[in-house]
Amino acid sequence: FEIENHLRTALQKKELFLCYQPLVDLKTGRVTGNEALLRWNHPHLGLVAPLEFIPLAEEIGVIEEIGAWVIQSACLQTKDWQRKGFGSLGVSVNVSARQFREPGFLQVVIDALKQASLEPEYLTLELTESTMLQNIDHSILTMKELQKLGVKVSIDDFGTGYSSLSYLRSLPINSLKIDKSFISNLQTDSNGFSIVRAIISMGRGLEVEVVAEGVETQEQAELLREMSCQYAQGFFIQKPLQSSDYEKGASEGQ
Ligand code: G
Ligand code: G
Ligand code: MN
Ligand code: NA
Repeated sequence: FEIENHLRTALQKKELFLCYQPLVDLKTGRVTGNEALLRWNHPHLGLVAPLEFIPLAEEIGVIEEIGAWVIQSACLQTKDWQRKGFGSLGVSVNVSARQFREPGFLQVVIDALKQASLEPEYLTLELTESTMLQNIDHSILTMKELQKLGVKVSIDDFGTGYSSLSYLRSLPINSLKIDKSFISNLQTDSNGFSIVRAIISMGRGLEVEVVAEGVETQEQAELLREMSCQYAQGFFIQKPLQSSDYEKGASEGQ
């Protein structure tokens, strides 16, 4: 129970923070936005990975509060960077299934945008296929409401879930992120290559933007660019950084 109790108070104790990882346009090399990635600095355990504590946060019912804080912080940070002249950066925020289904979810998004004075088009919410399919009718309604607000919706970890192509056509999405497992298999066999190429061409057909995640080598980045994949994210481009380090890196790069 120790970790549970710590998690309940982690927000108040300011133990949670966000890292940011850039998304670049493969054609121009420009950073177009960042993915916000949650981290927990536990007083005894040190850094705890989100894969370990987010399921727990869902279970003990603190994900709504934490999730709202993540959206709010990401919007505030992004507006701050825009004001500092880092460009018209967007931000992508991961949303867990329970957070997405919560009745107050839309209001959380509206409040965060308003509080940060961030234009909605700069916010993208990342949902996994399994989150979307848990209650498909409700998901589609909520996604349409988000898009009415001007917020963008992305499918995260694309290819690892079960969305059939017919579902995909009916889902109101703006982008999809090819799961990193496909990117790491890009050069290992011809199937890996064919799968990525098929996802990219499907994205084009559906008129959704395609992001390759987990790009770890220059070869992968070049292959993706040759395949006309628009956007990429990964350690080859930049690892996730805390805000202060992010700003240092950005000003050195200018
Ligand atoms: O950053 P890292 O690779 O450790 O993230 C592991 C997982 O945690 C990924 O699936 C990512 O989507 C998820 N994750 C990171 N930050 C958040 C967050 O703020 N909210 C939710 N729900 N998931 C997150
Ligand atoms: O599930 P989601 O796509 O949100 O997870 C993103 C996670 O992937 C982040 O937590 C980040 O730490 C991790 N990540 C980012 N770039 C790379 C990469 O190039 N390789 C690997 N293996 N993981 C990455
Ligand atoms: Mn993600
Ligand atoms: Na992902």
